Amino acid sequence: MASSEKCLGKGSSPPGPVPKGCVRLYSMRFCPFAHRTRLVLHAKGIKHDTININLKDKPDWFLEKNPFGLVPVLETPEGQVIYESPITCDYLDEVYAEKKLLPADPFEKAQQKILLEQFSKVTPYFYKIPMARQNGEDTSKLEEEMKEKLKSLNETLARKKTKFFGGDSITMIDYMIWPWFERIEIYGLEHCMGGTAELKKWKERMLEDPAVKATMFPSEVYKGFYKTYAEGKPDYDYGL
Ligand code: GSH
Repeated sequence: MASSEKCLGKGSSPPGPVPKGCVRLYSMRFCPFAHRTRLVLHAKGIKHDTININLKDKPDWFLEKNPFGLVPVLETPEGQVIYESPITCDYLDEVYAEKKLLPADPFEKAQQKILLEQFSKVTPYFYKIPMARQNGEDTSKLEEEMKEKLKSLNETLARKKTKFFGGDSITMIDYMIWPWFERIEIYGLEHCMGGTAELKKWKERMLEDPAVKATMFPSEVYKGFYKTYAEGKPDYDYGL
């Protein structure tokens, strides 16, 4: 088995071929983008192995697979390589027909893509605010902006009157946005969810999902990792 919990860095031997009947995920344990792919792999029960990458000291063989140098990356037994988190998730949903996560209806599918675009305007705040805080800067304007964006996401959900963003059961869009909500307390940004009652209820429902439960880390582990990250020396193996 090629799975590596401990991350592989420069100078490590390239992993062997992906076993038949399996797909491989190149990941970093705490990466929210790779978390999207991990959620989809678990939700759909896809047999996979995982290779974690040292993102501060990437192996050359990893850069050959994804010239962007980013995780997540998927690899098939045929050596096909797929990267960029939403693309990896759509690929898995298309190839593995069991428990479809994207709606078949083109309009509904388009709605999910639009929501993902809306959410992609929120993710930068998860990095900008903690960084500005660390630099001793005033973050009140950034926090106000983030609150407005989360309120607008809350209104979208309220208008839908459904339990999740794609209906009354979890679909792809919920998994696409979940990883940042799982980390919101760790980033010290929970107060930015003030006035978002529907979003808070959604978060509680998400916490009951088996794929969410299977892929999350205890908060002490997140805290420990982000401390090393903030110090500029991320310990990707933290807690192992
Ligand atoms: N647009 C990419 C996606 O959606 O997959 C973003 C992925 C990403 O930023 N991953 C981070 C990474 O690989 C880890 S959370 N960083 C390595 C680097 O920036 O060199």
